Amino acid sequence: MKHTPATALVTGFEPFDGEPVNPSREIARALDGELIAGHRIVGAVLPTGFARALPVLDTLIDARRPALVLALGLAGGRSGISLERVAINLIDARIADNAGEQPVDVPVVENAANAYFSTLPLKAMLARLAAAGIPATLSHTAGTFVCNQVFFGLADRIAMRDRQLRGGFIHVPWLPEQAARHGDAPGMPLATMIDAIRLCLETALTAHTDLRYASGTEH
Ligand code: PCA
Repeated sequence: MKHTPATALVTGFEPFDGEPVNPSREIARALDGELIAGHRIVGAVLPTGFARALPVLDTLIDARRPALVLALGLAGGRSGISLERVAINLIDARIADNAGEQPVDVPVVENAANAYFSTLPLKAMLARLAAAGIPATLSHTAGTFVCNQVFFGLADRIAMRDRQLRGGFIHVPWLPEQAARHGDAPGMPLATMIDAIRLCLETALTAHTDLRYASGTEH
């Protein structure tokens, strides 16, 4: 029988909020088909909409049976790569999604936990990014929009019915041209973001226990 490599799923999001581009989508597209740490990468794009994002993700996981899911999204205004530690069971949309929906103060999953932690070795990933000189931090909020919804839905699936799956979420900053348009911090070139996510995948696919060192914040 022909051996097929294990799979890792990397998702990005469609552009939203009037932006012409979403770097998370470009990263997922760029990594699609690569072989990283013995895993074939499947890159896919999720709709930036509360009604469709999680069903699309679930269908992808059911079809491809990945060992690991790394979901990516854009967090405009942040200065580096944000390794998200916490998903919360709350949607509070400040802006409308791409379908015009703007739910406020509703849970992602009824009668589920209030929050989950990422099951990826975030501190090992952070150390790898630091060693490569790529600006990155641990983040303790993925917001209350579609990215947090997808992160929470993924974490709930892992906790409730897919325990051998590992998964987490990373926010990436503006591209340089987006940052310039918003009069914001410098942004990050796409090539750097792709390198960063490749390093994170390599680390997550090889390290099953995390490092232990302080990276919290006081506020
Ligand atoms: N960022 C948004 C949704 C899609 C994306 O790329 C968020 O942070 O929720």
